[in-house]
Amino acid sequence: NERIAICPGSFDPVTMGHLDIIRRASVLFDKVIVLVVVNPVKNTSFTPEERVELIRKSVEGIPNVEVDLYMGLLVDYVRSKGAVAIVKGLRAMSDFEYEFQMALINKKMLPYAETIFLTTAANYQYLSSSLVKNVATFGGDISDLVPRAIHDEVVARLGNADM
Ligand code: COD
Repeated sequence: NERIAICPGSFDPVTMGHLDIIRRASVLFDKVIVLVVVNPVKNTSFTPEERVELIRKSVEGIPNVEVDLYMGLLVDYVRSKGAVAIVKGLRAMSDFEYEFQMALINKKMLPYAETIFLTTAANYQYLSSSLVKNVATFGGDISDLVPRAIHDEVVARLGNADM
């Protein structure tokens, strides 16, 4: 019986922090599905399809990782895939309250699925998609912040904003 984990997020765009969590989850589970969760009220820089493509390029070479797109309740997706866990990264205390609340509500809705938190890699502790967008928009160097496979594409998309 295949043990499947879901790594959900906005991934606008995927960062080295995300990729680190995805890689580590792929060691722990038979299969990992990286799930771009579409939030229709949230403003994003990349379309859902673009975010999926950027993740696909970033996880190329990790054989047990798939990428999917979803709008709706995360637990409904988890159930539909027969997944046993939701894997999330935890950076700072500031992540904790929101993540704790989500883990509890998800546990209430789907008791058998566990939310598992992996602590961030020390060098990615301050890394977020919005940091990447800020740095790239002003022409800063993001080569340590996003996967190599998508660097040029992200720079091209964000790096020539007319200010
Ligand atoms: N190091 C480690 N982990 C990191 C890093 C980093 N540098 N950066 C981000 N992460 C982790 C985040 O903690 C998160 O776990 C994951 O990577 C994704 O991050 P983001 O920023 O792309 O995604 P979020 O936080 O915007 O995504 C939130 C979800 C889409 C997962 C959430 O809103 C959700 O589950 N929505 C679905 C609706 C639902 O079911 N809601 C719950 C019931 S109300």
